[in-house]
Amino acid sequence: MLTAEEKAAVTAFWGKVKVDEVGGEALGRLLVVYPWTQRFFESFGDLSSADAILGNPKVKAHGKKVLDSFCEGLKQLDDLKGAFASLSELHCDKLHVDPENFRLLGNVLVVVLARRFGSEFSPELQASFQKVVTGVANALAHRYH
Ligand code: HEG
Repeated sequence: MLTAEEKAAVTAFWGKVKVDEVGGEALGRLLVVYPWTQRFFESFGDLSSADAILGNPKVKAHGKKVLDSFCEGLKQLDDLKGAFASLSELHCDKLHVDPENFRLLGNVLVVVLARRFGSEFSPELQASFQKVVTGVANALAHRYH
């Protein structure tokens, strides 16, 4: 899927990413931009405005959890299906999350990285990173097929 150079570039770049902040921002933006995704997080409290969502501690904490798990996947780029097998089961069988949402979150993550890193997030890096988020989304969707 990714060449050795692409893997090296993604891994080096990922070392600079503040996982705690980026996870919360990505999940928060997902909930703002695609409001139907809020239905999975009704227990999280105040989701009444963009400010409320981005400032919601439960959104931040869950975003961090999601991105930590995404990080684990980066260590297993050659076996994303294996890495996300049990999470695919959880999201499909228990949480009933429509797998399209995994793609949306991946794309929102790319937007967040582009904003934070500006020109450092080069077109080549974006291309490599897009392969990763697509791979993770496909791995999470695997159980649905
Ligand atoms: Mg999911 C729980 C990872 C996208 C909705 N998600 C979790 C958990 C992890 C995770 C690690 C905790 C599992 C556990 O408690 O054992 N999620 C994860 C990844 C991605 C993703 C890696 C995509 C990159 N999740 C995702 C999306 C939605 C969603 C797009 C819905 C729009 N996740 C969801 C819900 C829970 C989890 C509703 C349970 C939350 C809770 O009540 O604690």
